[in-house]
Amino acid sequence: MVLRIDPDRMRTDFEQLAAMGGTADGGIARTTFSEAHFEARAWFLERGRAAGLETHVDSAANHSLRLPAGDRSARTLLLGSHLDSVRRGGRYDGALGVLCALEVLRAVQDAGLALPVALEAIDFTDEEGTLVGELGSWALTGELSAEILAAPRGGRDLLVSELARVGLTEEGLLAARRDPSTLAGFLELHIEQGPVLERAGTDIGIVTGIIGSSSFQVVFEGDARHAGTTPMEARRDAALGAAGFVLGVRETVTRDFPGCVATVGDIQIEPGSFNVVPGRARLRMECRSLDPEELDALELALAERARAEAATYGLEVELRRVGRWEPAPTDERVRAAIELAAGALGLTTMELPSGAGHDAQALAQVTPSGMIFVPSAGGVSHDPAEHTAWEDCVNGANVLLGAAVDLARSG
Ligand code: HGY
Ligand code: MN
Ligand code: MN
Repeated sequence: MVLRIDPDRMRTDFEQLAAMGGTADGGIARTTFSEAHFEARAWFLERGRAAGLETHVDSAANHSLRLPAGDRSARTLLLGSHLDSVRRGGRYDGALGVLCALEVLRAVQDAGLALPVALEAIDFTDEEGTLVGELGSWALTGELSAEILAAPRGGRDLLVSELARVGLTEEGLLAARRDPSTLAGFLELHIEQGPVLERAGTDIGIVTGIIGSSSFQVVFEGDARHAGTTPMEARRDAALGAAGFVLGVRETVTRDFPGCVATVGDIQIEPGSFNVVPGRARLRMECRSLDPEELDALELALAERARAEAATYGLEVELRRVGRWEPAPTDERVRAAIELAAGALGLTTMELPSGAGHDAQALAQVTPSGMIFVPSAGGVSHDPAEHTAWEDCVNGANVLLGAAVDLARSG
């Protein structure tokens, strides 16, 4: 008999969770340590307690529910994702994975299964990078360092003030490391956030590897001057360097790094007036590759392009890397468990890489890890229009359940 989750119970929880930080356009605004984020995390612990599960919050504010094994010294199989969202996100990114993990623990408990490992549903802190990016999973795996905290993607000042505001410390973040020998593995269910599964008409994605990415702050420096009295040929206009770089990023990647992606997601022009030639342009750029050496080469090529654009317009330019998330292959045994679980449910599967970053790429550095994808309607994500059919959500949860029990039993 194939074990299954309780879809109605999970649906009730899904709708309740989607109301926390829910926006009028059906999206989610639940950035790290926002009021809605705290509300959602407290709700998660309360749902666990209501199910008789143990709760735990570590010194990186990772929130966990635990179903212990008979042997208290048994290793732990981690299941989970993240409850934080991007500024204008969707209802499924991260949240579905945390909910399905909770539902798996409840289904195993309801079935009275005695497993040789503990199961832990975990909500990692700051996956989306309001402050750092994969902060909680990096902390748990020990990949977080003082160097990363010194120049985080969200800015050093914001990190310091937010940690103080919520009662966390850098020491605590660095002390949240868990001994990998206590872990039996990690499984993350997540929406694909791209169009591949939907286009293929496939139920379940078995993730082969998770893309690596690097984030940069890029600052072009020119001269702020009167926009009326400064001749065009006498200008050091920082906005021109920025504009050239945005187009140069696209040209460099499409011409020289097919299969990679790069994005300039934000440009701040200073002083930002009609009648002043821009003296400074601050850009936030990220680039991604499935291969670490290719990511190195991509970083260098884009830095070179920034310097070329600066030279063209007589500007200075500074690039500062504020984050690097290493590409990570998933574990073969975990992929096999996902395949087996999906097959037992009569679901179709395909292997694919993840173009999005995930906590699983941090966990993969220290313990056998894998990811289960479910289709995203139209491939849309990081937007209120993000949607996954409920049937696909239930399929994903049942595959997570089957794979988790298989991995738990096989030790
Ligand atoms: O940026 C990403 O790929 C992920 O959604 N944090
Ligand atoms: Mn995301
Ligand atoms: Mn996510």
